[in-house]
Amino acid sequence: MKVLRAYRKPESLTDVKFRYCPGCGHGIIARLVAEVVDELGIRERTVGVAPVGCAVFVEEYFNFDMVGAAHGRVCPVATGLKRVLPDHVILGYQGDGGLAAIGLAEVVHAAARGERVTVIYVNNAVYGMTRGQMAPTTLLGQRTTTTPSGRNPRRDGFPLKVCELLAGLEGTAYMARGTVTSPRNVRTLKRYIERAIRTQMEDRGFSLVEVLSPCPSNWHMKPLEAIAWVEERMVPFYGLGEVKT
Ligand SMILES: Cc1ncc(C[n+]2csc(CCOP(=O)(O)OP(=O)(O)O)c2C)c(N)n1
Ligand code: SF4
Repeated sequence: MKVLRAYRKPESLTDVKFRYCPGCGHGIIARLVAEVVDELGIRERTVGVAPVGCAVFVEEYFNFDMVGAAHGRVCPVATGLKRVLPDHVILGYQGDGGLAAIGLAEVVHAAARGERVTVIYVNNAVYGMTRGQMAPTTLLGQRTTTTPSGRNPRRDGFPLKVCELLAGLEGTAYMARGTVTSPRNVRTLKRYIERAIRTQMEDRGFSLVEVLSPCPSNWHMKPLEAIAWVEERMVPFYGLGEVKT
């Protein structure tokens, strides 16, 4: 039977079934990364770096070489891999707890050094796997397990816009922010992922794609409500588009 290309599983995904919660953005993002790796024909020379958090599950899903990093340490591991395997494409995959909190110094220095690696950065505004504590990306007023009355800027500070923070560094070559809330946004996000990986292949510098992504379980919402929350709350605050090209 002929299967339409859109419905075929990318070669860069294994047969392991996704274990994300219903409505989680990670599954769409993982599939997009796999499609881009297939389309660029780089599967045999791609190495992924998996973090800690729900983002770690890509370790089982990506059908290319994977290395695990400690929480927040994706960028140093990616740096080491790129330096010993300069002809390979190195793909980091991290959540916002991992990248913007415990791993913030690591990503800033990798970006400042202009490491030729690409990071897919999944911003779901909470620590997902550990049940929804406040992350650096939590919106003002957002209720989490550690901010039950809402994030208060006086006490908890302001959310971090990672793309804008890193875009000011000379070592960064491509920064973009997309989301998974509609077919159109998914197509745009795929373009960003492809451009980020091409940036690395062209040896131009550090590249990162941030994805505003629903976490219905920790937001205590149904999947459609979570998508609406991304559109109504996250997108107006963070903005979508290419931040640096
Ligand atoms: C050094 C260290 N500190 C803390 C933890 C506990 N921990 C596991 S997952 C996680 C949060 C992950 O959140 P995020 O990076 O946003 O990823 P998500 O689960 O949302 O995909 C934390 C704090 C750990 N495993 N290692
Ligand atoms: S807890 Fe959140 S980030 Fe983790 S799988 Fe469930 S919806 Fe996704």
